[in-house]
Amino acid sequence: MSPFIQEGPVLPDAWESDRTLRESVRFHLDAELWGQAAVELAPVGAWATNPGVLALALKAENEPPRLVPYGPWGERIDSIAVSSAYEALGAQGVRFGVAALPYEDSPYGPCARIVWAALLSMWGASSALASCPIAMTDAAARTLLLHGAPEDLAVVERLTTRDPERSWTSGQWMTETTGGSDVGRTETTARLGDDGKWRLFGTKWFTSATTSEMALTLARPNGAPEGSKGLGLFRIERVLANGERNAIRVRRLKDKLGTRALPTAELELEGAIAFPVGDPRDGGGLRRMATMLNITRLHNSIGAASALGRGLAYARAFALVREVFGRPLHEQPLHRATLVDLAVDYAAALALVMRVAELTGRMEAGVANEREVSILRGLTPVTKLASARWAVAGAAEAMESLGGVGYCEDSGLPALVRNTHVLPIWEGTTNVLSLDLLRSAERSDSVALLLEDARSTVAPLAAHPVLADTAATVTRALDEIEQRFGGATDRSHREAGARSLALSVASTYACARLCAQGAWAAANGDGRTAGIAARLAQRGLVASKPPEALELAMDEERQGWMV
Ligand code: MFK
Repeated sequence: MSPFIQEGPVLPDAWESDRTLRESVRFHLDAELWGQAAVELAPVGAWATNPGVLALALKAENEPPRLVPYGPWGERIDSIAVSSAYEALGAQGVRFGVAALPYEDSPYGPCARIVWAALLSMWGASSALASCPIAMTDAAARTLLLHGAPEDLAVVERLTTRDPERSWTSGQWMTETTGGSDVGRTETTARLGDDGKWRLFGTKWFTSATTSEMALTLARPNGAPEGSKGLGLFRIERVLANGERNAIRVRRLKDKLGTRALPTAELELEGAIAFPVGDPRDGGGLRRMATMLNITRLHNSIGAASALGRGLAYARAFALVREVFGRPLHEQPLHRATLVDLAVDYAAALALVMRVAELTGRMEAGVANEREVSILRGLTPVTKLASARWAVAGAAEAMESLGGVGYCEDSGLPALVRNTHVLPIWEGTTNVLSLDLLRSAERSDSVALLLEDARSTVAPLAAHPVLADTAATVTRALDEIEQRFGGATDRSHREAGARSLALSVASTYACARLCAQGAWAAANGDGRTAGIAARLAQRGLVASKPPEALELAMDEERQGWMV
C-alpha cells in the first residue's frame, strides 16, 4: 500500500475568491467606479497567490539583509545588501501603484484610498514586508506635500511614481534609545552651519527599510526647548547631491523576531546633512510628523487586515483538502465555527480599515468636512490598535488550523505569525494609542463624534428585518462606552481603563459599519455580512473591565503583589 500523502492547500486567486474584500470595495463605490476598480484589482489578486510569487516571498524571508560596512579597498560604505527577491517584490508593488495610486489623477477621486487599500492588502500579504518601505514612502509623500517646500515636489514625484527604475522609498527615523513611544525625549540635535546647511548628530535606534534613498526624521535644533515642542522635522538623504555618502554610519542590523527580509538598523548621524520640513524652530515638528504617522498607521491596519485575510485563506484552503475522523475538515462543525470567527475578525478589521481609507481619501481630496476630519483623528489609532491585536490572534489561529504542518517554515504560516507580531508594536503600541485616544477624547470632540457616527449609522436599522437585534446591541454598547468615557474622574483610573475602552470602541464601530454594509448587501440578496455583524455582536462588543477591578489594580498597596 502506498503511503498517505496529504494533498497540499492551494491558495485561490486573492481577488476573485475574497468575498469580504470584494464586497467592502463594492460597498464604497458606485457602479462605474466599481467596474474600473475591478479591472485594476483583478491582476493583483491573480499575482498575489501565484505559487511563483509565494515562493519568491519565502526566498526573501530566507535571505536576510547583510551589512557591508566596507568596500573592497577598505573604504567605509555602510551598505546593506538585501535579497533580490525582496527587491523584486517591492518593484512589483511600485508597478501596481501601491505608493502612486492615491496621488494620481485617477477616476476614483475621493474614493482612491478605497481602491488603493484593496490593492495594498493583496500585494502586501505577498510582499515579504516590502510593504514597510511603501508605508513610509506614501506617508513621506503626503507629509512633504502638506508641509514641504516647493523643491520637495521633485522628491514627491520620485516617491509616488509607478516606475521602479525611478522610484525612491523613504524611511521614518523616530525611535531613539530613549524610547519609540516617548518621542519628546529625542536626543538627536540639529545644527545650522555657516554654510546655511543643517547637520544632524545622534543615534537612531530602530530604523526600518534602511536601504531607502531618504527618510523623514526628528531632531532638536540647538537651543530649542526640551520635550516634543522643541523638535524639528527634517528630510535626510542617504547619498548627497555630489554622489558622496551622507554622514550616516550603520552601527549594526537588528536581529528581529520577524520581518526578516526587511533591513532594520541602528544609525549614527555624524553631522548628516538634512533639509528642514517646515520651520524647525516653530515647535511643530512632531505635529508635522503626525501626518506621516497617521498614514503609516493606516498602512499598518491594512497589513493587519491583510494578514487576517491571508491566514483565513490558508485555513480554508487546507480545510477543503484535509479529511479527518471520516469527514472533510471543512465539514467538521467545530472547525467551521473556528473559521467563522476568523472570518468575523477579518471582516471587522476590513470594515474599520475601509472607513479610515474612505475618510483619508476624502480629506486628501479636500472634500471632507470638519466632522469627518475629527472622526478620522479618533478612528485611525482605534483601527490600528485593534486590527493589530486581532491579526496576532488570527494568524496564530490560522497556523493552528493547519496542525503541525502549519508550524513548519515551508508552509508559509510561521512567517505570517512572526510578521504580524510587529503590527501592535511599531507605529505606536496598543497602550500608547489607547492613551492617544484618551487625550483626543479629552482635548477634542473626535471620540464623541466617532461614537455619534456609529449611533447614526445603526439608527435607521432599528426595525430592519435581519439586523434590528444587532443594531440594538451596537446602541447598547455605545451607551456603555459613553458612560465609561464620562465615568472615572481619577486620572490613573482613566488611563488604566483606556485600552479596554479603545478595544470596545473598535468592535462597536466595526459592528456598526458591518450593519450598514450588511443591510446594503441584504438588499442586494446577500445575507452574509449581516450574519457576520450578528456574530460579532454576539461575541460581545464591550471589553469587560469592571471599575472595581480597575480600582483594585490601581490600589497602591496592592500593586506590589499584583504586578
Ligand atoms: C505593514 C505596514 C508597516 C508600517 C511600517 C512603518 C514602520 C515605521 C517604524 C517606526 O517608525 S516605529 C516608531 C513609531 N513611533 C510612534 O508611533 C510614536 C508613538 N508615540 C506616540 O504616538 C505618542 O502619542 C506621541 C509621541 C505623539 C506623544 O507625544 P506628546 O508630545 O507626548 O503628546 P501629544 O500632546 O499627544 O502630541 C503632541 C502634538 O502632536 C499635539 O498637538 P498640539 O501640539 O497642537 O497640541 C497632538 O495633538 C499632535 N498629535 C499627536 N499624535 C497625533 C497628533 N496629531 C494628529 N495625529 C496624531 N496621530
